Amino acid sequence: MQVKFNAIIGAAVLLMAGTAYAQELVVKIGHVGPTSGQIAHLGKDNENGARMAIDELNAKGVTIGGKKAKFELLAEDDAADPKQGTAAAQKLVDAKVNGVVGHLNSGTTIPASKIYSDAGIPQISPSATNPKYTRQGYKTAFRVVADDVHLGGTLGKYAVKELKGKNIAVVDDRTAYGQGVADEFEKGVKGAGGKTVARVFTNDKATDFTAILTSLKAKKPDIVFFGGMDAVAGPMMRQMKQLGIEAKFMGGDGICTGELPKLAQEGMSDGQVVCAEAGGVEGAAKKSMEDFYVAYKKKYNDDVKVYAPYVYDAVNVLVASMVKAGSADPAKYLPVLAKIDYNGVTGKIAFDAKGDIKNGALTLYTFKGGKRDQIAVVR
Ligand code: ABU
Repeated sequence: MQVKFNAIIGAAVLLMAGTAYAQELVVKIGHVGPTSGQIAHLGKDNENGARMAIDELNAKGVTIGGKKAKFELLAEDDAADPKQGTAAAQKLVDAKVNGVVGHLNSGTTIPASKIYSDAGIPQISPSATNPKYTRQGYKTAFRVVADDVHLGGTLGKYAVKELKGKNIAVVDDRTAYGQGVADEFEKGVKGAGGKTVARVFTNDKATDFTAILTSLKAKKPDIVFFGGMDAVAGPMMRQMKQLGIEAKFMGGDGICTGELPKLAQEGMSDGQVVCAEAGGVEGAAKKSMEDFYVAYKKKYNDDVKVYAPYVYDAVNVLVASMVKAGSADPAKYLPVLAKIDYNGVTGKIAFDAKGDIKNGALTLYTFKGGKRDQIAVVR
């Protein structure tokens, strides 16, 4: 009798375990950024933001359509290279990810977006700011930061109206981001009644700027704007100092990172740099961003470089859309994502018809004592 009872209990336990297993839903979130190469520090920062969101969601327990979700992060390195970017995107599509956060660079995000669009997989870039990304007509492309029209244009106006720049020189790294943001900066300068005295370029792997800086020195620039990333901006600032070019140094979000002072070393003086992060919070909303910075430091024993909170929010926005849709099927939750209204650590996230964040903010910064020092949040 006891044997029969034990068998019945055993069968019931097995049945319950089987039911629980059947009720679990594995949700794969892809992330792509350059975790190797010149800006690996920024790629790792982004990936850390994604991992933090995934770990918290799994610890909290999330139910999607009545099933307990288990989130998996599929993290890929594209080395900031367009070809590696499309290869990484295809790998994620083949792995049947439910959604993607990335890529970090405009030059990789834009070509990859066609692959995700063809596969019907929602993609949110947390940091690619070239306007083209969301202007290709892809329903799957979203961005949680302001674009370079806003970023470059605001900085151009600031250079003329606030910094009173008279001889403004422009350098870019010929990437989709660097060239694009420099073009928008120039438009902003001209729109504000200012003038640029030079436009020269380098590339995103350059380390020696002697030739272009020597040509710029002859124009006596009072402001040098650089369209590119911190890894190039830092050495460029050091060489400006060596050549005796005493100019303000401006740039977009690519240089507006916590790493820039370490890269520029003695080439940076307090207040010399003016740059902008393509997002930001003000007033009561600041606390959530500050709390994120503290939690990030505790988890990784490192400081946020710039984009990690936006990646964290982008993962959570994908998941909030799945929960609301009751499905992790891209076709089912994509329409919900397009209409989402989400309060994240980076502020309110809702998308316009193109997939761009509505009413995106910019935060202007300078650097003092080797730390970013906020000037203002503007919209
Ligand atoms: N937005 C700055 C860095 C990423 C990019 O757009 O290429």
